[in-house]
Amino acid sequence: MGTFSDSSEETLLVERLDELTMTIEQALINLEEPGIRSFTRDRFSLREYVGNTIASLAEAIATGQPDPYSRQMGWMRSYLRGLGIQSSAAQRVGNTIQDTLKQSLSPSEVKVIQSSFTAGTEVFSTTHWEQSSFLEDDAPHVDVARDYLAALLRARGNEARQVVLDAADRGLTLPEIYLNVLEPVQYEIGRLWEIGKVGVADEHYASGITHLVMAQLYLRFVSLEPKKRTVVCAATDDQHELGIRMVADLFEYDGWTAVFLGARTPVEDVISAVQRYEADLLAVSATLYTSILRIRDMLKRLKASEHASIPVIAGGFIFRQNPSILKDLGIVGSPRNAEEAVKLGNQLVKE
Ligand code: B12
Repeated sequence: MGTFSDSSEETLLVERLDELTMTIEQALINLEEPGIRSFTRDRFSLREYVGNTIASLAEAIATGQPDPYSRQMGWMRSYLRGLGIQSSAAQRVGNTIQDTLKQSLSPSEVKVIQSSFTAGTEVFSTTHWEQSSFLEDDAPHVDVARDYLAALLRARGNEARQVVLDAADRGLTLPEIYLNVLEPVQYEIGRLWEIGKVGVADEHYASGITHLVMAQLYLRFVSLEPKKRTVVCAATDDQHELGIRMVADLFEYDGWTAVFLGARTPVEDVISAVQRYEADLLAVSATLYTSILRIRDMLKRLKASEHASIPVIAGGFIFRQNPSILKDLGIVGSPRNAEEAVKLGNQLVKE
């Protein structure tokens, strides 16, 4: 991937990309492709989609890897397919975005993002790849997970809660329930949404019940004599909270105090929470590629504060997809799941 010798040039390019958002939107609306009208006529979604695509390019520039952009293209291909839009039409959407940018940027700017474009185009030439189910036959406690999912998809919240509470009565531990039941079911719902098999309402309903189940389990399992402290939060503007909530709960299950700030906490407030709650560790979650720049900014400001020495761990869906995405940023580690997060926390902070 091409890079700039000067970071102000990088900032300028990212600003230029932002300015081009409306031009791209218009180019997509003008596309003479009846197949994609279901996508372009919903202006709010189109704006969000173009914004996310531009953000993914900015992430690619910041990290020096084409991966954020090519994954965004892969996601788009799969999402459009869920709307009944063929891959060839989806490819035209991708090409239109790239052509519009090429026409509007200078050759040296295009050079920096060319490898992202190449990787993004390759997504369309591979035979269709679809994420397989997260509830494979050999997954631990898959029967419980399947029963839970089935009840959620029938909007039987009480039944779903009972499935999990019965499993707890049979001796499943909190980490087992979180990592083998709730996490894969949430992923599966995301997969079904991406391929158009369930709608946003199904996802919102399921996530609401999962929150409730977690709160019920928390009261049952969590220890009351905490010793070490961690502040946990999602990257600002990343609204995915369930994963970091699991991280918080499993820290508490292990005897820590976890100060859960959730999503949308401004960076300055995260830093002052670290001070106010005398945290020994900061754990940050990121689900979307657009969160990488936010975490980068948070770490920069943290390093410039009086809490520069606090260890920071990061995790979440994007790190599972690409563990190398945040290298060189001063993060001590990005464990794969909430249980591993606690293990690393215990190695980093001794009593
Ligand atoms: C529920 C959900 C939402 C809910 C979140 C509600 C809530 N209160 O949390 C809402 C509706 C807000 C939402 C919105 C969006 N979502 Co969403 N969402 C999901 C879904 C279905 C489940 C997320 C979840 O609960 N996962 C379960 C938890 C337990 O898993 P986890 O977060 O990975 O956490 C585990 C580990 O990663 C780790 N971990 C997590 N944090 C940390 C931190 C540390 C320090 C460590 C060490 C470890 C760690 O521990 C956890 C337990 O092991 C996912 C599907 C998926 N694959 O995740 C899509 C998904 C993440 N969403 C997606 C999208 C596209 C969006 C939207 C852009 C959609 C839109 N157009 O509006 C918006 C973005 C809004 C925003 N600005 O954040 C895509 C992302 C694609 C991508 N890679 O970019 C996904 C993957 C769906 C899909 N398959 O397409 N979403």
